[in-house]
Parts: sequence; C-alpha cells; structure tokens
Amino acid sequence: MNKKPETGHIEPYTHPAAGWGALKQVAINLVRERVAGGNYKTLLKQNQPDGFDCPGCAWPDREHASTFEFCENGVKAVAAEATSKRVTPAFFAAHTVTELLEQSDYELEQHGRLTDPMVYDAASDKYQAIEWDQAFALMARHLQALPSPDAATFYTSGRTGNEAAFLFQLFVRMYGTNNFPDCSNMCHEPTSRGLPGTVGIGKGTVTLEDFEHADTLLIFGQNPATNHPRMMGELRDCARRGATIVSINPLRERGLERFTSPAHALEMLTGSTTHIASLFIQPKLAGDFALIKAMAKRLVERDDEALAAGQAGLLDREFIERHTSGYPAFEADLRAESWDVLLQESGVPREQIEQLTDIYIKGRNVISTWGMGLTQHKGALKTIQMLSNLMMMRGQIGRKGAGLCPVRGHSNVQGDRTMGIEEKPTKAFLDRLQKVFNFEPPREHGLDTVDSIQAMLDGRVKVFIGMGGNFAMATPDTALTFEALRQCALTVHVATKLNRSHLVLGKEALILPTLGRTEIDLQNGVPQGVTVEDSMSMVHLSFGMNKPASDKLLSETAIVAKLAHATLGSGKVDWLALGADYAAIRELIEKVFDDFHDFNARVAHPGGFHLRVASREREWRTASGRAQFVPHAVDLDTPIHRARALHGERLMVLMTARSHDQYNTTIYGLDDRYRGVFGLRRVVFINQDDLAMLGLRNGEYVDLVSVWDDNVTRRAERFLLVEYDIPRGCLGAYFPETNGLVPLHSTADGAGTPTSKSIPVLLERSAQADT
Ligand SMILES: Nc1nc2c(c(=O)[nH]1)N[C@H]1C(S)=C(S)[C@@H](COP(=O)(O)OP(=O)(O)OC[C@H]3O[C@@H](n4cnc5c(=O)[nH]c(N)nc54)[C@H](O)[C@@H]3O)O[C@H]1N2
Ligand SMILES: Nc1nc2c(c(=O)[nH]1)N[C@H]1C(S)=C(S)[C@@H](COP(=O)(O)OP(=O)(O)OC[C@H]3O[C@@H](n4cnc5c(=O)[nH]c(N)nc54)[C@H](O)[C@@H]3O)O[C@H]1N2
Ligand SMILES: [Mo]
Repeated sequence: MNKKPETGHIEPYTHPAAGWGALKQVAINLVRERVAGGNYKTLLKQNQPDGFDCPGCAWPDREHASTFEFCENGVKAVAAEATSKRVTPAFFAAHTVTELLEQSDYELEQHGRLTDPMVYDAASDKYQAIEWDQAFALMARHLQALPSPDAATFYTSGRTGNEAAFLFQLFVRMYGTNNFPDCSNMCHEPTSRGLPGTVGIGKGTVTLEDFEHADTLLIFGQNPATNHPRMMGELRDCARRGATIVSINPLRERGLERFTSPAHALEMLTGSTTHIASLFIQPKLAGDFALIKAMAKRLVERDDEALAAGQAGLLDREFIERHTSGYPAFEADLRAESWDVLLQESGVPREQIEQLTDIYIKGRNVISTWGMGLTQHKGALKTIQMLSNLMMMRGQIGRKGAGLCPVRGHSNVQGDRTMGIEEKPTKAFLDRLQKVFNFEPPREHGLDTVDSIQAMLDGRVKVFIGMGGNFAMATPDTALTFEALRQCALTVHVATKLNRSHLVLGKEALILPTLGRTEIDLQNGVPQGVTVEDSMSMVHLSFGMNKPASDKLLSETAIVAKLAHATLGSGKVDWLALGADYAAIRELIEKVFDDFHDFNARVAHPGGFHLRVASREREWRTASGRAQFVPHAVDLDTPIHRARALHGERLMVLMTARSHDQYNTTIYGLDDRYRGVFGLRRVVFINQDDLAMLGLRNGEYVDLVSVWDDNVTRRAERFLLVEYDIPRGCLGAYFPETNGLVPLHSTADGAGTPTSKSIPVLLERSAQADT
C-alpha cells in the first residue's frame, strides 16, 4: 500500500451540519464520478415507493417522503455506483496485480465499475477475462474437491438483497456448511447476540413513528450527520418539538450540534438552523458500560429518595412485576457497586451522571439509539444488555415513543441475518429448512469472520467466496488477514468495484462483476425487484432504474443460482429457474419464515410492511417468557487495564471510525468536513494534555504501535497528530488505515466483534523526516 505524503490542512468547522455545504458536495461528487445525465434522475428515485432502496445506510424511509429525502452521503453512494468510469479487461491488461497493490484504496475506488468476470493468471501476474460458465465450473471444481464442505467459507456484506441472501444460505447449507462470516460480525453482532438475552430478539423495538412521540433521545456512540444523514431529519423534528437530545460520545461530533435541513427550502434560504443535542457527555473510550451502570445505580438512589419523601417511586414497578424477571438480583448488584469504580471506569464526572440520569427520569418517552461506539469493544455485549436493563427499569420498551434503537450500517445487513446468513443458526430454523427442502442441513455451528481468518491461517479453510464487501480491508489485523487469504487455494469476490481484496489472492482467484442496486435487473426480459429490511424491520421492494454498467454483469441472485447449479446440480432445487424469477424465491422464503406470510402480496404495497418484532409488543421470546434483567460486573482486568499497568499513562486507547468522505473501506474523498480535516486521512486525534505529557507537539508525525501479548509487532506509520477535544488517554483515527493495529483475537466477549474502538497503543515519534 502506498504511503505518499498527504498535503492537507486542519480547519475547525463552524457551520451547521448538512445545509448548503452538503448540496455543494453533492454537485462535486456527481462531477467527480462523471455521472451521466440520464443517471441524475436516479437520485430522485432514491427511497421512493417506486424507486430503489438507497445503498447508503439502513436508516428507514419516511412513508411520504419528499423528493428531497436524499442525503449528501446517500448521493455519494449512488453516484459511486452510477459512475461512467469502467474497469475493463483492457485495464487489467495494462496493470499487474503487484502494480495495483501499490495504489491507495482511494485510487482503486476511482477506477470505476467492473465490467467482466476475470480470472487471475499467475504467469503474467494479471487478471484476464473469463467466460461466466468457466468461472462457475472453476468454483464448482474447487468446492467439489475439498475434503469437507467446512473447508470453504462464504462471506456476505450487507448490501446483498434478501433473495440473493436466502438463496446463498440455502446453497451453502445444501453444500454442507454453516461457515457464514459476514460484515455484521464486525458491526452490530453484540446487539444481535446481546438483546435476545434481555428482550428476546436481537433487533430494535422502535419504528420511525416512535420518533414522533419521543421526548428524550439518548444517542450512544453514533455519528449520524455522517453515517445516517437521513436520521438527522428525525432528530431535527424531535428537537423542534422540544425533545431533549443527548449525545454520549468521547467526541463532541459537530454534526450533532446544529443542522440545516436540505429538505426544507425555507431553512436553506434563510440559513436557519436547528440545535440538535442539548447535552454532550464525553465518556472515555469503552466507558459506556460503567456510565450506563452508574445511571442505573443513580436511578435506584433517586427512587429511594423519592419513596423516602413520600413521593411516587421512579421505577416502573408495574412493568417490572408484570413483564420482567431477575430484577431483585440486578438491583442488589447495583447497590453493591462502587461509585469510585464507576466514575473511574466511565471517565464521566458524578455531576454529569446525575444530570444525565435526571434527563432520563424526566423523559416520559425515551428512545436510546446506538452505533459502533457501543459495539466494537470487548465488553460490548454486556454494555448493550446494561442499556436494555436501564430502559426496562422505567418500562421504556415496547410502548409508543420509546424503545431500543440500534442503528445498523449496511442497507440490508439486518435482512441478510433474517434470511439465515448466520454462522450459529437455531435448531428451529434448520429443522424448517430440512422440512421445506428435504435435505439434512449441517448442524454444527460455522465460522464467523475472525474464526474464518484463523481457519485460513491454519489451513483448515481453503476456499473463500465473498458476496460483496472488502474482506481484506474491513477485517482486523491486516497483515495476518492478507497471509490468511494468500494461503487459500481459491479466492472469489462478487463485486461492483475494484478493491484491495481482489488483489490479495489465493493460488487461483476470480472477480465476478455484479449489478448494483440502482441498476435495472432484467431476467428473461422481466425487471426484477429485490427486497431489503431496514434498521426498523420495514421490508420493502427495491427496483433499479439505471442501465447496467456493462452487459456482462450478472445479478447477485443469478450468480448464486448458477454457482449452485454448477456445484450441486438441480436435482433438489431448480436453481436456474429461481435465479430468473425472484418472486418464486420469495415464495420459498414465505415457506421457511412464518413472519413472511403473503410475502409477494404484502411487499407489493408502497413502502412494504413491518416485520413483526415481538419485543415491541411486549412479547418476550426469552427462556423465561419475560424480559430479563441481567446483572454484569465492571471488568477491571481487560487487556487495556493490563497494558496500562505495564506502561502507565503513556498507554493510549485508540478508536477507529469513519470520516465524512468514506463508505467503510470505500474512500470517496480525503475530507472529514465536520471534524475540520481536509485532504488528510493519516491523522490521529489527541488531547492537548496528553501531547504535553508525552512530550509531543500538535502537527508532529507519530507511529502507532499496538500493545498485545503475542509478540507480534503491529505498527501504523506516520500519522499526523491533531490536537482535539477528546478525553485524556483516548485517540481517534480512521479505518481502514488502522486495521492492522487490531489484534485478530481482540474481540467482544460473546460476539466475536473485533475491538476496533478500543485498541491499546503507544505513540512513537516517526523515524522518517517530516515532508
Ligand atoms: N457515509 C457513510 N455512511 C455509513 C457508513 C460509512 O462508512 N459512510 N458505514 C455504514 C456502516 S456499515 C455502519 S456500521 C454505520 C456506522 O455508523 P457509526 O456507528 O456512526 O460509526 P463510526 O463512525 O464507526 O463511529 C461512531 C461514533 O462512535 C464514537 N465512539 C467511538 N468509541 C466510542 C466509545 O467507546 N463510546 C461512545 N459512546 N462512542 C464512541 C465515535 O466518536 C463516533 O462518533 O454507518 C453506516 N453508514
Ligand atoms: N477498524 C475498523 N474496522 C471496521 C470497522 C470500524 O469501525 N473500524 N467497521 C466494521 C463494519 S461496521 C463493517 S459493516 C465492515 C464492512 O465490511 P464490508 O462490508 O466487507 O466492506 P465495504 O467497505 O462496505 O465493502 C465495499 C465493497 O463492496 C462492494 N460492493 C458495493 N456494492 C455492492 C453490491 O451491491 N454488491 C456486491 N456484491 N458488492 C458490492 C464493492 O466492490 C466495494 O469495494 O467493516 C468493519 N471494519
Ligand atoms: Mo457496519
């Protein structure tokens, strides 16, 4: 990877989020991507009842959205797909893989859309065109030759629609394995694994309508102005109605301060802005668990005080009695917890904890939202369960205007999991598959993302097939992951655009170009829609409307169907017929999942339908049939505690997050406007007192070196120090440049999610001379 010196600057951002700044960026992106005239109109069809689901994020659509219900970053995602630039066989003929590896992720992305299926030729070190049928035959040959189906692993990134995902899991299980690593393993896995233990289902309990009735919003570890810009519309409306909004985040994200809505012409013209968050609480990294537990403890104290004063109690005792179990033990644990430990571990002063708890108590209808700031830590699962506990104490789950709102990332990551992209499938699901399709599905749990990497390193997995995404760059421990992929006999990537994963090859390698969601998907002359499920469990149809980037592209669904046909034959399932008629796949989905009854009819309604979430209706699908309070202790023996014991205050904790100009590993541009960073990506945010303590200066270059106990040196070189409003002992940088610092086995307990937001590191002044 090249590390050309970056030339940029730091300049604090003083404007509201969105507004004209965002519209200007929209225009810049359309020009940069050379989006052809006809494709502009795509933007007006984004998240419209008869249009396509925005591939940007999983935030739901408003039912009667205005035509301007698109956002700057949604436009970037659409423009990136609608670009007129192409990566053709001629492009590959002109570049060896070794040469391409020298280019930055940003440069790779800029080459445009893939047009042809390609196979790697080791002799020339180049990709060459291959016929689709030959590509499928090559894959089938590898899969059939493996000693066991468990020697192959099948990755899914969350853009894949329900039909392709359903067919993919069916094919892979009929082939014989549950090896389903997916992007969710690196994302909301602690949510999906944690919530079933408290409320019985790993999904959020609110819908957009609840935001209209909420008077208090707690936003934990999320940067919506960048990552879920359409959420800003809801936050704006809530704020204008007088709701109290609190951001709980080590960074005081500017995008949550003030907002000008691009959807409201008057607001744009008059430059009027809405103040969004009224309070910013800045815990230290991974301090949320202690903070939330402290709020729960404070709530018990306040309840005691109220009762002692002869007032009504502050707990929802009726809810606790009727709906929950485990409260007495949970309360006893809170009472026994030490304030000193909670203050120390959260990094939040006691007065602020009291203020925040008062806001929570005052809220009649409270919604708690969260993003990667809560999930990418060792203790993520228990943090999410603690938040669930806190919300249950006041009955803030399962009623209008209140509830749990995990905010998912990829536009169909939730749907893919619903469809069975799951390495730990339930028995009930497998029994159903067995019955409907008359085969014996594999019962043993499969490999997740981190386990897949380890299995490739150990030689247990020999074939990697990726349905989208950028496995090599999204995963932790980049050097090890590269080594793992390079040990495979075959690596395959189904993709829209070139990325580094395509260049980190097994002995044989394929790139299979596919349609993006914005493109017309014709099967036998009939346009096909795909269904997706958003973060609030709304399922709807999405139809592409752009001409495909090349006439060689196959849809993801067609690719799965043809691969299954080539590998398994069509004795049991008529794969090719399914690949050519997505409504027929939906009929099978309906047979496997009761909640999808009358799927084709219901999804034909504009806006689709809401997939029932039992906890939203206070039906608790837990072992006890009740919502469960789960006590958890503060962990004082984490790798970070141990590293700090060794290195003292010089030990820093690093989070890796997204800049405003990227979509995960796809780098659209080099600015992070709201954080005031322009033209730079290799920066590290640091508190001024830590600079002084370390004897470093703002604007100096440092290397980041992880502290881990496996004798592997993990170093990221030459990052510009940027003095920033961030708690002491904490650092912030962008991913994926920093993924090499995340040790492979540093994962969330009970969820396996890489701890991308709590990496223990030391800073060393860079050896290279400043440029
Ligand atoms: N434009 C754009 N949109 C996207 C994406 C994108 O890359 N670009 N990615 C999509 C995907 S897959 C996802 S998962 C979502 C991600 O959306 P977010 O969850 O917003 O993702 P991040 O930028 O990783 O980090 C979020 C916030 O967590 C804070 N944070 C870090 N550590 C902690 C902590 O210990 N505690 C607390 N309370 N906060 C912390 C950071 O300061 C940051 O503000 O966005 C989706 N949408
Ligand atoms: N250090 C660190 N690492 C992280 C994170 C972090 O915060 N910090 N976040 C994690 C999170 S939340 C996630 S979700 C993962 C994301 O991990 P991935 O989902 O694997 O990564 P993306 O960057 O979203 O994948 C981008 C690629 O997907 C392909 N693509 C785009 N659209 C389509 C499509 O419609 N079909 C197909 N087949 N391919 C398509 C393009 O080729 C593009 O290059 O990264 C994780 N990694
Ligand atoms: Mo994500």
